[in-house]
Amino acid sequence: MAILPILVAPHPVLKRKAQPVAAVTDEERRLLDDMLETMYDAPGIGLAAPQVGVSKRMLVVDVAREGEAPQPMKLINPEILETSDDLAAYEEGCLSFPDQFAEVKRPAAVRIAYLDETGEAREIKAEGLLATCLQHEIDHLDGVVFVDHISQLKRTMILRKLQKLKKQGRLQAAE
Ligand code: GNR
Ligand code: NI
Repeated sequence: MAILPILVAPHPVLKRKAQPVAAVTDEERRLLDDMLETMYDAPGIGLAAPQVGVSKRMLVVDVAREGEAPQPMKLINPEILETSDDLAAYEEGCLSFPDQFAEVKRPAAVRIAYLDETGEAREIKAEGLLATCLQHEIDHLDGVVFVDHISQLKRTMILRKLQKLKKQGRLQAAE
């Protein structure tokens, strides 16, 4: 297993639509394990493959609280089948936008189809933080980041702060 460098915005791979996984092989399983290790190390509650520079439709999440048993999830080629009409607001952060946070409203509940690490088709229903996190990760697979959901003013402020941090060399992530 390995801890991978996490890309910090702005980065072209974070804006790209990721490619579907054609076959789930040991290579995909190894990447998912490395992504989980990278996510726990960060620490974060989710990570999408484009954030580690791999433009493939794969993500990991674990929204278990500290002290609870870990609940690692690995999703390949996830698709949102259904969203609730009611929305939920969460203060979101992103490992590709270190130390930046903003409130985002998204559907409160989702139903998602995906392949598990053995290539088997599965479905999950999620609500609460898990629903928000899964939508945040699936956005990454489409080149969409959380600041794309907030006002232009707030987005500009966050991007400026990141540029400043990068210039000062205060970001330990890749590039
Ligand atoms: O660690 C993360 N926390 C988080 C908090 C609220 C909503 C979404 C997230 S995902 C984020 C990790 C990340 O950047 N995933 O892409
Ligand atoms: Ni993110």
